Amino acid sequence: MKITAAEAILVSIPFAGGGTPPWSFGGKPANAFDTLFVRLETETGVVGWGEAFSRNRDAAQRDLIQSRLLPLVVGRNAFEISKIKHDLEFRLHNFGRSGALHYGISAIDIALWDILGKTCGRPLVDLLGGRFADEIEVYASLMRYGTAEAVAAATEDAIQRGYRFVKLHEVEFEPIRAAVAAAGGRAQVMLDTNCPWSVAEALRRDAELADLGLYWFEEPVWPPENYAGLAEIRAAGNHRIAAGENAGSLHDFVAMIAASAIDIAQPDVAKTGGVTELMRIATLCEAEGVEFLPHCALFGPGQVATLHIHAAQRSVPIFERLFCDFEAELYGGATLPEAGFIPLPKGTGLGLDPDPEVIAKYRV
Ligand code: SMN
Ligand code: MG
Repeated sequence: MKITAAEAILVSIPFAGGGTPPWSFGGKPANAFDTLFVRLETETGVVGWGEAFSRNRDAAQRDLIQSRLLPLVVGRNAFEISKIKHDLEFRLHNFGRSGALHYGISAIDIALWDILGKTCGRPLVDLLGGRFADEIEVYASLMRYGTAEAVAAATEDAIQRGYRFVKLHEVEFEPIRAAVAAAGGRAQVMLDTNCPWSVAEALRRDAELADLGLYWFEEPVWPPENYAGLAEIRAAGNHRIAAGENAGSLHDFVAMIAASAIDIAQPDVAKTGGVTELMRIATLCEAEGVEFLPHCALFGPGQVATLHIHAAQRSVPIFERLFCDFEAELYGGATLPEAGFIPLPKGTGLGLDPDPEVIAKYRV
């Protein structure tokens, strides 16, 4: 079935909830998250939706995907998912095995799976082998609040909303300690530091945090591909180490695992090669005895695809959702957690299509 049209669509939706994303991604920290859609349409009128990781109203990334990638997809057979993905990766690998173009390939892969599911009349989870769960437990992935009071208040708010797992994005000891105290054993607390430290500094921090009982310690070392450094922190034995959101492909996880760097693998469907690549990484993790627990800082088709991927795992991982309330919902509220769980969408393909009015209103 031929792909006849392909479009990259960027939207940016403001959110409330306090705190800012801890990363400015090269721009000014803003209380808005972006969804960079890839919309594919087939000759029979089936529309598939994918998502590329994107931040900062990045019109250049949208235009890059539109002009460099999407022309290579129009005219192809939508059912040749692995072949299309491989061709794009192979032809463009000189431009980066991760980054803007690769995120676009991830989006195309997601959209192709959506088309396949819609064409077969089955939800994506069925194409991945079927479901182990009908609803997915969510963890609250907090913003960065900076002060002990604010992070403790956000932790309490998350627990009041029914979350049993809360991830912090703080780097200073006092706010981290305050959040753990605020949780008071009612929720597990994870810490994500986003690669700030040298190995020596990370080892020092790791020891300082050791008795807080953190559920995992995420990306303590700079740069993210310093797997040997990460392995040193892991070898200290104080924490389970999580990483992978900055990986490009299966082989980055092969290397991470070979280096004994991680307990928990966190590929991102909108960065690491889409549904196809995440399922390969899941198999690798199963074989190697590493926990597969995808990263998801997404609110569009990438988020919905990740829900299906989670539901298809025998040990259904907890699901990441950034802790913020949007001005408008792309899916009419269908992806909002209730008492800490999100129901798996029931429709065919991803099971949900984005609201055209929300897209029109927030389009960049
Ligand atoms: C994160 C990364 C990118 C955007 C938002 C959040 C973070 C996470 O590292 O793991 O949630
Ligand atoms: Mg992270």
